[in-house]
Amino acid sequence: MERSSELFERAKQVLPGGVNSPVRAYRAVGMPPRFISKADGAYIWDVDGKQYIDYVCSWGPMILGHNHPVIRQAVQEAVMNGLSFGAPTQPEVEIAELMTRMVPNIEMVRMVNSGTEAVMSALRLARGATGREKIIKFEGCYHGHSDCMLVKAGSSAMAGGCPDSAGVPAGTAKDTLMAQYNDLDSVQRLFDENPGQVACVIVEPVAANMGVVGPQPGFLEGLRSICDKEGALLIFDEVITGFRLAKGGAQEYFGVRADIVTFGKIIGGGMPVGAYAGSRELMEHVAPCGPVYQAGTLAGNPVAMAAGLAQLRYLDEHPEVYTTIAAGADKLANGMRQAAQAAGAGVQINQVGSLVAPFFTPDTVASFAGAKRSDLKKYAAYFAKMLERGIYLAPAQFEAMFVSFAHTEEDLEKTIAVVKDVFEELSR
Ligand code: KE4
Repeated sequence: MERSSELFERAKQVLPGGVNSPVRAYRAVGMPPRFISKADGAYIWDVDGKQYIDYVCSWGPMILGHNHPVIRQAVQEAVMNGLSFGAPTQPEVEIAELMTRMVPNIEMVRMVNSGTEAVMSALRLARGATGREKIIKFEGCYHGHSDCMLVKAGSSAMAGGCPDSAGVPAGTAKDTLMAQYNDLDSVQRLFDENPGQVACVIVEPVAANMGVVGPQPGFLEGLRSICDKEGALLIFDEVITGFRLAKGGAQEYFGVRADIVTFGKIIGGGMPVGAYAGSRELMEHVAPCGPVYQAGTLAGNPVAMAAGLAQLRYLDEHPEVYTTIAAGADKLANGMRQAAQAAGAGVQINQVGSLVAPFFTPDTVASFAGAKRSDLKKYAAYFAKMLERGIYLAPAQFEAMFVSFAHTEEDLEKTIAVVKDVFEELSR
């Protein structure tokens, strides 16, 4: 038996489903997961020694590729001074200063340990600052696993068929209102039905947890004007798009300003980090300045800050990263489209910046309803064939492919060639 399979059998005895995060169990693709032993650049290796070109990139953090020397060195130096103090440190100040300089429209940042915690805290801030209790999210968007966000969530919640998690009290879920991504009328209707009660609208500026679905022209601008009119706050959940679409994330890329921005993934450089940020006036509602409480033992952990700071400094000093990863994704997406056409495969390839996602449907995918029309069995077959041929993709349809600064032209060309073979096989 392969070592992955052996490890999976052991893992299932002591970890629910054998994993620490559901999507990793490969249930949406109906096969046992590969256990990964190491990663470097654009590549990962499983415990059986097989090498893959990696398009999961740890679900987004590894924008520079794995094991980047600058980040590795920063972490190695930081650990020599100790792992955690539970006290203020200089790196926390430096990363917050850098973030407020790189990202428009934010004056203050609070560090936490995950994107989930960032969103949970941002929602509490919005409710605390407005005195209102209801929140609007979009069906199929995923914002981590805090109770009020596990209502018609995307990502592996949806792939696993449980977008409304057990254990979320009805009293909590009732305050989470559901709109449709790219449908401004569905948002305005909720405000009309709940006058003066909506604290905020939270949106993934690019929906990257239903596959990849970009905002239609005017959608984000429309959310901004509805929130202004209704006295609600607009939260951009940039856990994926932050520091990926541009230095300034989606606010810069689309030219739309949010009131609160949440971050994760890239700002940790591969270590556990999340953050939420906004104007000084808003952020000073947060304890110890104001009445909105939030705390955390390892928030701003010096080793995690060292990794995040090294990655953000590199991005700040090398703007060519953004043009390179976007061009790489252009090449990949166009190559996949040509392969689909040549095979008559009826596959849509969506792309925004360095985010790419195939949908196994002949119809354009510009909404959650469109994403749900994708043939999940076809995706599972595609995944297995790609994995067999050394291409490591998200083991679920409702995720994204991430192109990193480490993916070479050769890697992309090899990937396109494999996609061509696989699409032809699937079309037979
Ligand atoms: P974390 O708690 O996983 O750090 O962040 C939650 C989160 C919040 N907001 C957005 C837009 C996100 O995409 C995420 C987490 N993304 C998933 C991948 N779709 C993480 C992978 C997983 O759940 O294992």
